Amino acid sequence: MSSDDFKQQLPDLDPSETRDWIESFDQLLDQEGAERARFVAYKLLKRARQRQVGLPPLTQTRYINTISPEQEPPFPGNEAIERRIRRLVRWNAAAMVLRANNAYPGIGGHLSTYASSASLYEVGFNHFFRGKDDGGGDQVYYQGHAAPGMYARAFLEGRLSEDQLDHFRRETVPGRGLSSYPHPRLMPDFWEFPTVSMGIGPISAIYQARFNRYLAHRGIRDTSGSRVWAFLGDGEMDEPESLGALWVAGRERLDNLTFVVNCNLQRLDGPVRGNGKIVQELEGIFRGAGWNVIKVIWGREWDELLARDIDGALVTKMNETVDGEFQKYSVAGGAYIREHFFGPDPRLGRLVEHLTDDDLTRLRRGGHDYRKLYAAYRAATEFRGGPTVILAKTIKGWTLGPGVEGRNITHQAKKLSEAEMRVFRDRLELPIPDEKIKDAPYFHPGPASEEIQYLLERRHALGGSLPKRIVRARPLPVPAPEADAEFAAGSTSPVSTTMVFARLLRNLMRDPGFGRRVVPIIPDEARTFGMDPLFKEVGIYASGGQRYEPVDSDLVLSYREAIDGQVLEEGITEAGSMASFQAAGTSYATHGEPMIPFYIFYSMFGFQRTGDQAWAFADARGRGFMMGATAGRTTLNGEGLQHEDGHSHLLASTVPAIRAYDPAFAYELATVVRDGIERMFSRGEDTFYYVTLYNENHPMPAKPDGVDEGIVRGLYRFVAGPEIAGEMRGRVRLVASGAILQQALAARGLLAERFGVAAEVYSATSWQLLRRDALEAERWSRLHPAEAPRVPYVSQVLGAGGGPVVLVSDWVKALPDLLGRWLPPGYVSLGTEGFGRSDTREALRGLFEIDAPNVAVAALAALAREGAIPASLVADAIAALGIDPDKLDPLAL
Ligand SMILES: Cc1ncc(C[n+]2csc(CCOP(=O)(O)OP(=O)(O)O)c2C)c(N)n1
Ligand SMILES: [Mg+2]
Repeated sequence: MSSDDFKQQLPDLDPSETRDWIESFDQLLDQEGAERARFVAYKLLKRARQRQVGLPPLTQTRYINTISPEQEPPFPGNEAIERRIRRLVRWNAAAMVLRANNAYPGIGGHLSTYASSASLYEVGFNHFFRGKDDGGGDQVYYQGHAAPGMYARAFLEGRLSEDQLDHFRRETVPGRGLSSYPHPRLMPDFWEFPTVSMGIGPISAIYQARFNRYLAHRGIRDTSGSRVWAFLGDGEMDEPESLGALWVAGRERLDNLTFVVNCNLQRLDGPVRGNGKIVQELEGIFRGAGWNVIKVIWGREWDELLARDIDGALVTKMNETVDGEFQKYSVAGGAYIREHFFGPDPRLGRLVEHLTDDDLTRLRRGGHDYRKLYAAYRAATEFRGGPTVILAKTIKGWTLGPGVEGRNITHQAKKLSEAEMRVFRDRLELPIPDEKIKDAPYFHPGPASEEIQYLLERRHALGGSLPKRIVRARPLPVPAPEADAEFAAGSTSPVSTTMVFARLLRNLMRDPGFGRRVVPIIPDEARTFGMDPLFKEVGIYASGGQRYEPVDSDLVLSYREAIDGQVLEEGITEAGSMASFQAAGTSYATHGEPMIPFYIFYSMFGFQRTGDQAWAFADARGRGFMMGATAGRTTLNGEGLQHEDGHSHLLASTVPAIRAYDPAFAYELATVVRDGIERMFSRGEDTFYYVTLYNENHPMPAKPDGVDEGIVRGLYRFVAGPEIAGEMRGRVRLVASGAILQQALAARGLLAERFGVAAEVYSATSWQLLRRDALEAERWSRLHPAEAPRVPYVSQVLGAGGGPVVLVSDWVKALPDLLGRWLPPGYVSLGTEGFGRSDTREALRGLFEIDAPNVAVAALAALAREGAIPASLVADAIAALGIDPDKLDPLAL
């Protein structure tokens, strides 16, 4: 409740005035009936809302336009020309899909999404969306399936050629094809934000708008000239990500954000809410989350009918008709509409007596009425104090003809018959001759035509063409050596890589060069990771500052919120954090301001929970660091099955843009982070990092000489085999990563002291990069058979000779197995397949067979298989080390 709401509870200052109002209302009700009383009450409430009196909103209003005709501003453009432009875009968008499917049946594409939303986009392009030619500009999230419309417009602008349109969905030749949907990875000069995985667009847009504010509040960039627009499907609103962050926009009062939901009442299979009303449902949800809601339901043809609806019968019918029925009206024809919509109530019948059946089919929906849309967009951009959603009712497949329009099959329609094409052409009034129709030719009126001149002039006035992605290179200086020099020295006192990271991050944030560009993103786990000192030092971002005295204000490290706070403390939302990560990680392009996000989270809740957003981040060419803390199936021990992560590295390895590291020591971590900063922010590579952090304390060794390259490439020898006192029985190589490297080191000791085996220990900082390198080498060699084959890095380091190889980590065996075919035969991998569970680290490592005794036994077994030692020695070792050979297999449930 706001303070305004409380005021209503105050004593009445003028009871007689209040009584007057109530008596007038009673009179109205008694004399003119409930219908009229309701009408006036609604009008008053609406007025109060418009005047921003601060009444709590009705969650749902009547099923009519929010903006009444008398409130509509005059339309500033040339309506006739803009109509012709819309027709040109519509035609070419359809032609592109039709031609693609004629030439390559099954290549796919969508006709009906854009057909229903053409006006929604065109009013934006001609009057609202600000381009980025002078920097800044708006951020527009286009609905993925409407992409053909954006290409068609770019074609009219002369930005895309016919040849490019003819390569819609033919992308194997770089630079030639057009992506199916918005994919900046594939069209880096065109698309900015991936949207087609439904739900990711809306949540990204919300956090984008918030991040724009963050940049401004922190004095990094004035973003007041940028508005975020998100074009969404009504079916898409079912995704939890679509609705789950609405409250963020409401709470943060993001009046730099506009959602436009294309309510064509249909999704892929059929109606979105056949038995209900999606517009009404969404209105309630958005209003409840603090949004300004503008419904654009009816086109101007209804204004006159509504004006004559003095007894409210029409509005009642509108309120009561379910979406399934409205869909039926969109295909059934005028007679049906007259009988079923206007027919049952004679008052309604009389209302449309003067209209023919054809007229009834031409009663447009609001989302196809340009003037209504203009009024809504204008109101949205002028509204202050909160985000706005425009709920625009449309018909799916509009103008594509009776076979497609409003039908349940419409989403997947990719073809039109010649006859349907002719009808479509006639409806768009385009001068395309009959004999050419079957080829679905593109139609361009020529650059000098009035339409193209107008369109270009409008875009010029608004700051340049869109969609467009611009990267203005701005390399950052690398961090000063002081930021991470201390980690090369090592430490004898036991610390964890998480603690090291917390310190490294603080050092980086203090770096004068780019410290202010670091964006720590934390979903409510800063204390777990030892990062709470940041709260006091750099503050938590809070757009309204801190309006209370924190409970711990007497402590040195208190909870400090500030309008220029640097930490994005997201609360418990990994999806929201990923959306922030994307906004920050693409800021170098979106705003020409490189920002360095470090998103620190429970590693189990990263790729597993929000993997699709990681994929979108990669698509968006995001740059930054995902820090998977509390990593390792056994290193995070007490939390059990749903917390203990032994597989995120495997999931991360599937994202092509990621460089995934599992460092064991402070100096490795520092080297990886420095390499990442250089690679992404100095050299401008569109890659990002996944780095896992552990919470097990152990001494950190000093950095040996000459290991940088190995750390970055993914493997180096950490320590040579020891001298063996007494009989030397063999040599092995132990390869380990992360916290489990400690177990490999302990196994090295066991093997030397008790079994006469000399073990070298290697640190595998990146299993994933070793595989990538090996794949590249293998592929090159396959395609260049006459030349000397390239030897993968992993095979160079772990070549033949030197003894069997045992690989071990806190991750599933599948991870080191990624390297299998480039390793010496007989290698053994140990890992953590199976469900985690709660116990001590020692017990868990015994269970998963990755502790020092199990590593030692694996090494001995490998030697025995090579015939270097007798099998009986292995059996003796198993007994001597207390391993039960018939123990539970953690993979067995
Ligand atoms: C996460 C996700 N699930 C499923 C799909 C497949 N899909 C593509 S479009 C579509 C229906 C879209 O309906 P709506 O959001 O109403 O958009 P419209 O085309 O009607 O404007 C579906 C299910 C997807 N793209 N993303
Ligand atoms: Mg829809």
